[in-house]
Amino acid sequence: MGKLSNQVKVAIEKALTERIEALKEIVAGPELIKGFDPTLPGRRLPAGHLHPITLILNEVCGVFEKMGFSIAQGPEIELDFYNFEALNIPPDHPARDMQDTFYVDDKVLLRTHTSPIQVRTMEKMSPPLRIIAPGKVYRCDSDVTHTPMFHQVEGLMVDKNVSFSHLKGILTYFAQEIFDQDTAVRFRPSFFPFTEPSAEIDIQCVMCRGKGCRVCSQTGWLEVLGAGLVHPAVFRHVDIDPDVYSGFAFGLGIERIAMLRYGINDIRLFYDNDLRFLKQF
Ligand code: 2U9
Repeated sequence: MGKLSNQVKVAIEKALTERIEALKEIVAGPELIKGFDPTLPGRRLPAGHLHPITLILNEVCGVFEKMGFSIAQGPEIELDFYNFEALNIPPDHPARDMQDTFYVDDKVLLRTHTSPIQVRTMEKMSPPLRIIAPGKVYRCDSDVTHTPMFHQVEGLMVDKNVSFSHLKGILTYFAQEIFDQDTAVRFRPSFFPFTEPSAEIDIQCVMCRGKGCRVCSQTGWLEVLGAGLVHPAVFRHVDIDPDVYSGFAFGLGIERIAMLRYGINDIRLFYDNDLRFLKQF
């Protein structure tokens, strides 16, 4: 054993010496890559970062997660039933027009809002429910404030005795988390087929602080959310008894929030993929 271990020791010493000599040659080597300094740190690869829309989407979801909402997901290619019928949107509603909706065939389409996610969730789970549905949606529309694909976050809370005052509290807190803590919020009556009563929610203009400017068309207010109490017809489609349960729902467009937060006046900048624009976030 003694002889063998000695042979091993000699072999290791020999290999080490050879390697050290070889390395010395490389470092001090005559013709080898002049000016190469192996002690310098490596070159960093340019790192990417999250897209501004992803940043705002994550932030918006974070505010609702903090209030106990869970994230729900669903398919972007949807059935007419989940996108329209279950949401009490009648066959002759303008949203169903080929002009506004991308149809795959007469029963299949690209979802025009993330509401079908909430319908699917209510089919699978029973109340109490507190979910948000973030994701891509598609509408045949394109100008400085519309792109054919954009992002929404919708929310739904269903339980016994859920009221409009819960909705007001949650959306006011949301607006003050995303914009300033002292942002004024107002609720105006509105109409959606899937909520009754319905409201549009405005915040005090972030540009002029309510004085009136071009961004808010001199009104001092900016519309940022739609909301309401879930229509009983929607509950009946998913076998929830509207005499036992009530709920609120709301929806917002992420691009709009991002434009207001970053002071951007053309939505298409988000999707031009110009790194000079994207690197600023
Ligand atoms: C279910 C029941 C009701 C979701 C709602 C709105 C009002 C709304 C718009 C905001 C800007 C869409 O991106 S936007 O153009 N959304 O105004 N959305 S209430 O209501 C629901 C959803 C699901 C089952």
